[in-house]
Amino acid sequence: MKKAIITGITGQTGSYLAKLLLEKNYKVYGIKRRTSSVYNTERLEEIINFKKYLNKRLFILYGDLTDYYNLNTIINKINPDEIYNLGAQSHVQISFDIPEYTTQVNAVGVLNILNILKDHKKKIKFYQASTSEMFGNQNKIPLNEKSNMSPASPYGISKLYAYNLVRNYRESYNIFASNGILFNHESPLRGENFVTRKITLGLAKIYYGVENTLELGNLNSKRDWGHARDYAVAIWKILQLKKPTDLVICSDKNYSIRDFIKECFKILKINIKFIGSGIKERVVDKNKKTWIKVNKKYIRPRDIDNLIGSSKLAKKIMKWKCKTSFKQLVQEMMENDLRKIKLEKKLLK
Ligand code: NAP
Ligand code: F7E
Repeated sequence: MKKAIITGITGQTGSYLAKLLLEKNYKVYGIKRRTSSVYNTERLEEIINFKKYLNKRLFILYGDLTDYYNLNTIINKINPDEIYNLGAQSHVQISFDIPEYTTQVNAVGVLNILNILKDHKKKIKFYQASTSEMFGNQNKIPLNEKSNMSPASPYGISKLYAYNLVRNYRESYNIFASNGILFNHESPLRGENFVTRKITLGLAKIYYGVENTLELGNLNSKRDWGHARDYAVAIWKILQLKKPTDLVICSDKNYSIRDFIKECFKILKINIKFIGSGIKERVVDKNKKTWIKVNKKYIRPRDIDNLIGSSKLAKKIMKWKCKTSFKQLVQEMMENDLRKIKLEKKLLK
């Protein structure tokens, strides 16, 4: 039975990956960081039969990417076949507020693991959660494994350091270490302050009269959005390749935040109009009710305008493709949040 360590198991993609590995009969060791609330495995509990697996094939261990001693102890004790490093301070805008912390976790954290692997007796396969944010604003699109990288945030910069480190340690020490360069992936388990989930949850709350308006930032930027469930499959496949490598994982299509909003309103069956421009822009319905307004608080010091990738190489070498369409993704997220808010409202009555 294969053993895998997942850092970031309590996050969105870590939860989908844990589910996949359990289904593939792995023993899964998830690293959970210490927080003031003991309980933060809600995402895992939502998608797997947590009690059935816990302490049988799923083990949750306290740890932190900034703590070399802790990582060294865990890796040596478990002696896993594979390590999936999904742990990160993953919010781009927040990385402008906490750049040093973001660097410690996302960059130095990876250095910690690679140094442990360099000295480890067994050849452990290592996956690094790299990102399309490393590209920054590029004119030549779609972006692929050969595109230039010029990140536009402390988050992107920290991830580019880790990406280069993975390549350097692979070449210098013959470590099986791969980068998955993943474009945006979303799901009903997405963190509530990322734009897609913020929109679906916010609109569900307004729909059921729990809140009045939703405030957003830049509505014009475009992202290449896929489903985290599909991307967890790609992550696993990357470590099953014969040789370590770096691969772009994306949907090959992109849409603006405005497109995402329009798709949500189609599901709600509400006709809307975008009125005004810049920070005065609003989304109103036929009764002139404002559903969404722009607040400059959510506009970043620098943003990436247009991200679109090419998954040609992933399709060719691992027969992977993004199965869930943009429309299906929005529908699953919107319907999930409508159900959630409806239920919460019922319980409060
Ligand atoms: P997420 O939901 O924010 O999850 C991040 C995970 O990292 C959480 O489990 C979090 O724990 C953990 N973590 C944070 N700081 C840590 C630390 N110091 N030590 C150990 N663990 C720590 O992110 P995600 O969307 O699942 O993304 C997974 C990974 O892929 C991240 O590395 C992200 O940067 C990268 N990525 C994401 C996307 C995307 O669109 N989702 C695209 C490309 C790359 P808590 O639960 O305690 O917060
Ligand atoms: O922003 C705009 C914002 O925070 C997307 C992370 O998983 O994917 C994610 O990073 C766009 C940006 O994701 C709001 O300005 C407008 O242009 O959902 P996001 P992100 O920054 O693309 C990459 C690939 C990662 O690696 C990251 O870990 O939406 N936007 N209004 C807003 N964004 C947020 N968060 N909140 C708003 O109110």
